Parts: sequence; structure tokens; C-alpha cells
Amino acid sequence: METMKVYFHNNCFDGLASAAVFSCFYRSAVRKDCKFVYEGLAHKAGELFIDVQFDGDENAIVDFKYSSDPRLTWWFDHHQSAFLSKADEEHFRADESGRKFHDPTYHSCTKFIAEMTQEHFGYDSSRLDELVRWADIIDGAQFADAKTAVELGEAAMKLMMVVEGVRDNGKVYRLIEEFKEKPLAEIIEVGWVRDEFRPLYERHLRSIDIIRSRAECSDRTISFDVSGHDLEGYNKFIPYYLFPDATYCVGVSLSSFRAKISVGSNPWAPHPRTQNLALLCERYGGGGHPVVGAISFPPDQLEKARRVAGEIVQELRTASVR
Ligand SMILES: [Mn+2]
Repeated sequence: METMKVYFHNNCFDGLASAAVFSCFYRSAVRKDCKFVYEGLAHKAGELFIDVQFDGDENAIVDFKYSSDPRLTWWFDHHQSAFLSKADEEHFRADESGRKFHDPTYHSCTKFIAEMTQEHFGYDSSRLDELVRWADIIDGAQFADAKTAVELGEAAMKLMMVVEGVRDNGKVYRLIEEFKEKPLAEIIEVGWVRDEFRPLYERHLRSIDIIRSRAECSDRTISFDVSGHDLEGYNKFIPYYLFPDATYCVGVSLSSFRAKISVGSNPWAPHPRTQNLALLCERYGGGGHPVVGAISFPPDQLEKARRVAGEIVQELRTASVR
């Protein structure tokens, strides 16, 4: 039997959902009798595809960077920075297979795949509408409010936590198989999925308590320092859940490899953001987007990180009450 090898963005809800929707399309519209093999890809510096074998009879990449390798037969991505080099981009522009797609205006690659396969191959993905809708909400951070983003009441949000937290790749592939077959509320009730979810959720609840005990808010700016706790990778909407009236948030955290200042803005703020946080962070050697940025220091420079964070908090408080 022929193999369809699908490479996807690992530990990312949109990445797994993209792999699931692409597989359903492929089986329904291209080849009924094939075996799917999955492999997750992660961002790292340097040569991204050095370990990739492209050893399927067909090979697809979804929700991840382009490769000019001739063995790559399908590609879908919605990231702005989808090409590792100018040469790769030219290679893509010259492609005439009609099987490689890029559009950075989409919030999610999952929705992009659903719409492109409908438009170009007549594939009807309506059976997967729930998965497509949630991938678009999660990857585009289009949550209705901080409560949805933090309390994780929806099955999709619980699954997002499992997808991001699970470290066993075999389980990641099993989740893709579940996405192809079942409604999300049914997947979160599967025994091994619940077992993965429980400790991650407990850690999430602990992180809410820690941030609550460490954070203070004045002049619409939240400030907290959790460098004394093991708290890399907390849900970044927690501060706005605790202080819904805040516009900005500045947090200091510490891990084995860095002391980090996270500077963010509240997507649901009653008073709109006026400061460009990417520019603010760039002044201290960091970077990001207008709405969220970060600055990293070596782990032994925690004191400096704290001092810089204090300056940023002052600046944002002053700007908020001006
Ligand atoms: Mn994506």
C-alpha cells in the first residue's frame, strides 16, 4: 500500500488539525487506499529540514515552512515567514503542480486547507466544521473573552492544552487520528486523553494562583515577578482574566536558560493600547509584535531583567494616565 507522509507543526492545535483535515481530504478526493504516517516538526535555528527524510510515496507539509525538496508533493502554510530563503520562495512561485498553497491572510492553516481543497478539488469538509472553526479561533487568538481563554470550559480549549503539553509523539499521532473521526467533546473523554489533561490542568490552576498572588495592577498596567517559581509557558491571558480593566502586562520569569520579560496587551481592554510593544522591547534588545513582545537575558542577569521590567512598567503606567 502506498504511504502518504504528513509533516505538521508539532504541539500546535492548528498543526494537528491541519494534518487531520488534509488527510481526510486526501483519502476522500485523491487516494482511498493509502497508509498515513505522521511526523511533527518544530522551529529551531539553522537547517530546519536536515533530519527530514521525505520517505513517503507522497509527502506533505502542513502549517510549516516550505521545502524545495522535489520529494515534497503537497504544501499548505499561512505563516508570514514561510520561506527559509529567497531561492525557496522563487522555487514555490515557479511551481506548476497546483498542490502547493500559501496565504498569510488566514488565521489558521486548517481553515486554509478546508477552503483551498473545496475550491480546487471540490472537497466537502463540512463534517470537520467544528475542528476547523476552533483551529481558527485558537491559532488566531480570537477568543470571545479572557474567561474562554483561561477557564478552558470548551472541549477544544482542553484539547489545546493537551496538544501543547503532550511530549509523547505516539500520542500526538493518535490525537490526529481522533480529530479525523470524532467530535471534540468525545475526544476529551477518551481515557488516555483525560489522563494527559489532568496534570496539565492542575499545573494551569497552580499558575493562576501564583500569578494572582504575585501580580499588582495600577494605572491599567499589571506587573508581576514569578522568577521564584517554575512557570515557563503559563497561559498568557491569565493576567487579563485576573485584572480585566488592565491594558498592559509586564511579567518577569526565570528558567534554566533565560530570564525573560514578557510585555503584553489585553485583547479585551476597555481602554485601547496606544504603545507599540515591539518597539518598546527592541529598545532593550528584545522584539515581537505591536501587541506583544519579550526581552530575554542570560539566567544570571535576573537583577537586570527586574530593573528593566520596572522601567517598562513605569513607562506604560505614565502613558496610560497621560
Ligand atoms: Mn498555524
